[in-house]
Parts: sequence; C-alpha cells; structure tokens
Amino acid sequence: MTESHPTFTPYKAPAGGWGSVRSLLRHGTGDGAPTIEGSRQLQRQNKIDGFACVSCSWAKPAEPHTFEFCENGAKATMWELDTRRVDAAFFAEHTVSELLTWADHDLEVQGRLVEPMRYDADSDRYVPVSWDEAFAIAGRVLRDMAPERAVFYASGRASLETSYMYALLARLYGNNNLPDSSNMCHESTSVGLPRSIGVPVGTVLLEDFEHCDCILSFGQNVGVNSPRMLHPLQEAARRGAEIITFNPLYERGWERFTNPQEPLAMATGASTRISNAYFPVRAGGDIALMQGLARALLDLDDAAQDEGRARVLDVGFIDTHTNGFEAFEAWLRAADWSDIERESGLSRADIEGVAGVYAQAESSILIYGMGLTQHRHGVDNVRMVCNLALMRGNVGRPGAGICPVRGHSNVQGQRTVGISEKPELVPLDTLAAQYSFEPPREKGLDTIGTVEGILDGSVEAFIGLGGNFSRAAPDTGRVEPAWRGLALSLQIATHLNRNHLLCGRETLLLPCLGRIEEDVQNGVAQRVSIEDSTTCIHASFGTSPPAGPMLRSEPAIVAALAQAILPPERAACAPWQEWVDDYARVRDAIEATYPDQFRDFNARLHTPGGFPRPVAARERRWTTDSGKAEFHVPEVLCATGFEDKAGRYRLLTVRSNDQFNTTVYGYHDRFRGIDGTRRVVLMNADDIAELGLDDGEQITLAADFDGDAEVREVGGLRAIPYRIPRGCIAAYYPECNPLIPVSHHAIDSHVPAGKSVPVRVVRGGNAPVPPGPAPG
Ligand SMILES: Nc1nc2c(c(=O)[nH]1)N[C@H]1C(S)=C(S)[C@@H](COP(=O)(O)OP(=O)(O)OC[C@H]3O[C@@H](n4cnc5c(=O)[nH]c(N)nc54)[C@H](O)[C@@H]3O)O[C@H]1N2
Ligand SMILES: Nc1nc2c(c(=O)[nH]1)N[C@H]1C(S)=C(S)[C@@H](COP(=O)(O)OP(=O)(O)OC[C@H]3O[C@@H](n4cnc5c(=O)[nH]c(N)nc54)[C@H](O)[C@@H]3O)O[C@H]1N2
Ligand SMILES: [Mo]
Repeated sequence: MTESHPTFTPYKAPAGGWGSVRSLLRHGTGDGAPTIEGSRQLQRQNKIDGFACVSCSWAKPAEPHTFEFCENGAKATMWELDTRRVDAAFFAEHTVSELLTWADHDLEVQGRLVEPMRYDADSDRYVPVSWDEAFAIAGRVLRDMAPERAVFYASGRASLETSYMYALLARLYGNNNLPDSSNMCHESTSVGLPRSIGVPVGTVLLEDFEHCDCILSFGQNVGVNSPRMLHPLQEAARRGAEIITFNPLYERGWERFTNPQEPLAMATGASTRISNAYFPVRAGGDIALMQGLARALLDLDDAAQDEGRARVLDVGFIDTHTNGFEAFEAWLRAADWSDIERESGLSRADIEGVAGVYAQAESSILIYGMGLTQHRHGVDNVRMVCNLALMRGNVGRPGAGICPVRGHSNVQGQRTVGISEKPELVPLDTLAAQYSFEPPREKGLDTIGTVEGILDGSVEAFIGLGGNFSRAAPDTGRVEPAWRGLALSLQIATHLNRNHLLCGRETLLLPCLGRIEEDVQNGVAQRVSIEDSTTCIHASFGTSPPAGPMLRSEPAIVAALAQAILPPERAACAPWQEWVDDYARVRDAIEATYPDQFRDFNARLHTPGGFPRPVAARERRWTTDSGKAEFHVPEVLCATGFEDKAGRYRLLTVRSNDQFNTTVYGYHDRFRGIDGTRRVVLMNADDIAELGLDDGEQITLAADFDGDAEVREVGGLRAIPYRIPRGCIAAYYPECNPLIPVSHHAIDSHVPAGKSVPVRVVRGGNAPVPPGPAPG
C-alpha cells in the first residue's frame, strides 16, 4: 500500500514533455485504472458535448486541441473512472478505527463509493442503509434542530444546477450557513476585487492572452494546478510577450514547458521558456514587492515628464475611472527602499528592472493564486495587484486584466448561483418572490465560523456536498475530536476520505455520480453546467457508465434531502421533482433568479468556448460605492501578520504534482524531485546548516504563535535542502494543517493563512506523525 525508497533529486526537465506522459501512464495503468474507457473519456474532456474536466477551473477554448486535457486533468478523470469499489463488503472488513490509521492516499485509492452507508457505533463499522432510510434519518435529526445549528458545506465541484438547488435548500431550511471551499481559497479575491474594481471575479478572457505583451505572475503554480494554462502562456512567450514570475519556490511550469501535444518538440526535447525572469520573493513579501514596483513606475513617470516623453502612468484612465490615487501616490513617495528590499527579499535593481518592462508593455495581464490569497493580509495582496493594474489602465481593454486562477472546476460558479454565507451577495428578494417564502437575512457561517462552531458545540449538523472539510480546514487536531460531538454528519461523496471517518451521533455517507458519468433522469440523459475561471459558462455531458446501480445524481440527492428535512409546506415552495426530471428546468430557474447573468441560458448552453457572464469592470463600469475603481493603501508591508524573530520560520503549505487538494494520487512530486514520501520540509541549505541539522535529518514543526498556549506539532518530517529564500520553508497540505490555528486567517476574507504559518523547526521530537510512507 505504501511506496518505499523515497528519493530526493533536483528536477531539470521542463514541465509537460515526456515526464507528464510517464506520470500519466503510472496512473493510467495502475490497478483500478480503466484504460479503454479512460482513453475514450479523455478525448471527450473539455469538448463540445463532452464533459468539463473535474480538475481545475481554467478556461476551455472554443477550438479545443485533439487532447484538451493535461496530465493532472487526466489523473482526475482516471481517478473518477476507477474500477475499484468501496462497497458494503469493504466496510464489513474494516472498522472505522482501523481506517482512521490509514493515509489519505490509502483511503481514496480504494475506489468509488457505491452504496449509501450509515455508521454503526456498536460494531464501529459503516453498514448499508437504504436511500429512503438515510433521508428519513436526516429528516428526523434536522427537523427538530434550530436552523442556525446546521451547516451546508459545498466543495467547488458540484454543477451550477446542483449548487443552485443546494443553496435554496439551505435558505428554505432557514439559514445562510453555506460555507464553500472558496472560503479557504479565493475568498480574498471575492472580498478584495469588489472593493477595488467592483466585481468579485477576474476580468481576463482567454483571447486576452493573444493580445498581451506582458504577464506578471504572483504565487500560482501553473504547471501543477492549471497546466492547460501553459498553452496560452507558451503562445504568448513565443510571440515575445514578457513573462515575469514572483514565487518563493522555482515552480517548473513557470520556467520551461514542452507541449506534449507537439510531436516535434516531444521528439527533440525542445522546450519553450515561459518566464523571462523569475524572482524568489519571500513568503508574505508581495505587498512590499508591489509597493516597490509601483514606486518605480512613479519614478519612471516623473522622469518621463521631466524629459517630455509619454507618461508612464495612464493619467487619462486614472482621472476618469479611479478614486484615491493621491493617497496612494503619497504612500508610494514615502516608501523606503530598504524596507521594500528587506520585506520582499528582492533587490531594488531587480524590482526597478521589472517595473521598466511593465512600464513599456502596452497591455499586461496580472495572474495570481493561493500565494497571495492565503495570508493574514491576503486581501491587501489582492488589492495591490489591482493598484498595479490601475496605474497603467490595465483593466477593461483587450490584452489586459486581472486574472485570479480559481481552484475547483465550478468553485466560481457556485458563488454565482447563491452558495454564499453573505446574504447581501444573493438576490434574496427575487428568491422570496420566486419561491414564496421569507429567506433568512442573517449572515451565515463561513469556513472559519463553521470550524469555530464545531469546536464550541454551537454547530450540531454538518451536511457536505463533496469535499473533505475537516482535512482541508485549519486546526485539524482540535476539529477531529470535536466532530464526534455532532448530532449529524452527512456527506455526499465519490471517494472515501478521512472526514467520513469522523462520526457523530448519526453519520451518513451517500455516494453520488461524478460528472463524467451518464446521468439519466426520467429516461433522458441530462446535462449540467459549470463556470470557469474567466466567467465562461460551459455545458458538461457525462457518458461513462455509472460506477454502480445504487448511485444517485447530486441534484437527485439534494432534492430528496429537501423533501426529507423541510416541513412539507416549505418543501412545496420549489418543484424539486420537476427539476430532477429535467435539469433544463433548473437552468430556467437560475435564469429567472439571475436574468442578466444567465440570459437565454438553455439556448446558449453549448456555445463553443462557453458563454461569458457580463462583468462590469470588463467594460470599465465600476460597481463600487463611489462608482469608480479604487486605489487602496495597505496598512502593512508584510502580509504574514506576525513579527519575525530568531528561530521563527514562515511555513508555506503547498500541493504536490501528485494530488488534487486532499486527494493524494501518489507520492511522486515530479517537478520538485521528491519521490516516495510526503513527510518533507523544503529548506534553504544555509538554514539547515545554521540549525546544525544534517541534510535529511528528522525534524518536527511546531506552531509558533505569540501568546498561544496550545501545542500544535507535526513530527516525522525530513529537512530537505531546496532553492527557497532563507527563513521560508515549505511542506505539504493537508499534512501540515494541524499547525494552523483557526484564528490564523486573512482579515475580512477569513481565508486560512496557509501560506505563512509561523513555526519553529525542532530536531527529532515525538509529535504525531502524518500517516503515509516515511522518508527512507
Ligand atoms: N493538479 C492539481 N490541480 C489543482 C489543485 C490540486 O491540488 N492539484 N487544486 C485546485 C485548487 S482548489 C486550487 S485553489 C488551485 C491552487 O493553485 P495555486 O494557486 O497554484 O496554489 P498552491 O499550489 O497552493 O500554491 C501557490 C503557489 O504560491 C507560492 N507561494 C506561497 N507563498 C507565497 C507568497 O507569499 N508569495 C508568492 N508570490 N508566492 C507564494 C507557492 O510556492 C506556490 O507555487 O489549484 C487547483 N488545481
Ligand atoms: N494548509 C492548507 N490548507 C488548504 C489549502 C492550502 O493550500 N493549504 N488549500 C485550500 C483550498 S484552496 C481548498 S479549495 C480546500 C479544498 O477543500 P475541499 O474541496 O473540501 O477538499 P477536496 O480535497 O477537494 O475534496 C475531496 C473529496 O471530494 C469528494 N468528491 C470528489 N468529486 C466529487 C463529486 O463530483 N461530487 C461529490 N459530491 N464529491 C466529490 C471526494 O469524496 C474527495 O474525497 O482546501 C484548503 N485547505
Ligand atoms: Mo481552492
């Protein structure tokens, strides 16, 4: 079950290329891999009348490549089409206590869940339960509960149709407790962008990549997390666009790429350089970095004015379209280069060099990911990106814009159709009229609120539409025991994960169809839809045979749940059965609630490349309070929210190339040269030496928060020398989540600050060790 002989070797090849084909083969020909069905389905991935990839949310082009998928998308497809089954016989063989000792990988690799199950405390096992009985149990617990004590979590994969129904279910039940994986992810974007540019989403469309001449990227790992984005990047690089990356780690995808779809490149090993320049900013150093870039732009603008040359700032745009530039300019003029250099870890000369490139580019795209959002000052990070874009008018014109790269394939869409704990973001009056009920108006619980509620006992029921909440959320060590106090833990899922093993007084595990599978309702194969990172809506049509006869679709499960847990007069507010019989009717309902966003939804469902929702900032309309785009002066230069001190490191938690969030496909982090284990800490060689450690020595990480009495440690890790700035260390998520207290989250957006966690590095130690293969 475990892989032995861990090895650590620097990776020199480009992203993509033969390495990705080999990596795919490892998965495509493994025990449970459906090779023929797999290759049939891969050709339908991200195509018109095919299915939308279940991995990342990157845009899908109107004219797809023959193979419009990447290594990691293909792994996700193979994972869903797994031929292994987690059935009643599997659960009869293993107690829950035993399964709790298994690693994340070992649980999920058992295959697809195929029968509804209920936890039986006497035998400490999951036992079969009928669908009717499962819904009846949920109804018994939830009908007696005060509505505010139940939480309806969604992981960002479920379709627009399911998500719309699910959000309505929560509101009919009586709360806005709709936390989403987005709360742990791009919520800093959803809070920061509206304040700066009036919309919660990026402004870039795929075609903008054809017209840009500069791309700045901050804290995103394209080669692993959105590999299909390497195609537009490669094309931009070949056209001569300048691409500049800021990341504490040298991520291979931003360095070089060999396109597996180009036979000549594959034959010759030719690769395309992606970034012209790469700067290892300190974790949490981006506000300072961007202040430096902005200050250097101002200096260039001063010089241009002195010499009578064209202005560097887009003064026409700033005057007409923005607010707050004077205060921002004053802040820049007061900036101190020694502070900027110390906090960013980069030299003034380098920063000025990049500013020079940005100043000359006609149209620039600014890309970012979790490296900016998952910090105490993550919202400031996002707003600094906006500041930089606004200075040169890089919003709302072709080839320019802000490009947050979202995570789960429909995480953005879930928010669009009402999954939000923030009632002000949802057209509640429209819902009230459409469904003749009074929706709850109080703010609901987000991820942080849910964790706090589980810890203090105020949350009594958790309903999970996908995901692995307890594993993805912070403070794992405290959340896991508290989970057992829940009256109900109900999970709708495709694969077994650790969260399912945390059992409350009633625990239900309900298996659902995945998006690749055929979903026949009322004799007709149904389609669903998703929204990608660039706000384009796509149809998704599954044709693979379902993993088992007992599986139900997510819309069918949500509808049955609604009928089971709502009082009859409430359940009657929405046509649940009609919706399940024909998902097109759900799309009509979505259009009725959001007429501007989803005009002619069913008619446009199959638009090649998807149809874009209208985004005001794209047209230079600013839906902020002032009616203008807002410059913003951050309060601090350092995004971490804690002081530096001797012996305190900034831990950034990252994903490997062999995982999708908490789904660990295997132990091969190819680009980082780590094979066979995940129990590693990547450290600067000088830090290893200064601590008197040997390379590869066993260490423990201990959380180091001022005034925090709780002991939070992860042991059994190995210190590996790596190219990373001094004082920063990197290790894997979710293994390191016990180190993050629930209080360590972004101000305002509440995104857990997993990219800068203060820790001490302790030699040896006997703290709890994450399950999984040990370093050799
Ligand atoms: N194959 C695969 N694809 C995925 C996922 C997956 O797990 N596997 N997850 C999906 C999800 S839900 C999401 S949200 C996205 C996540 O995709 P990303 O946004 O790429 O997220 P991470 O892998 O967490 O890492 C972000 C990057 O930020 C860098 N970084 C860390 N701290 C800082 C900092 O302070 N400043 C800067 N400039 N950089 C920093 C890290 O080195 C890393 O390269 O990917 C999605 N796609
Ligand atoms: N320290 C640290 N913590 C993090 C992060 C980090 O970078 N560092 N990243 C955060 C981010 S960006 C995110 S998005 C969260 C992820 O948090 P989640 O979205 O909650 O977690 P996943 O690992 O994506 O969920 C995997 C599970 O989803 C279920 N599943 C898969 N497909 C389907 C489906 O089609 N339907 C249903 N119903 N279930 C399905 C499977 O059972 C699988 O076990 O984690 C966050 N936590
Ligand atoms: Mo995410």
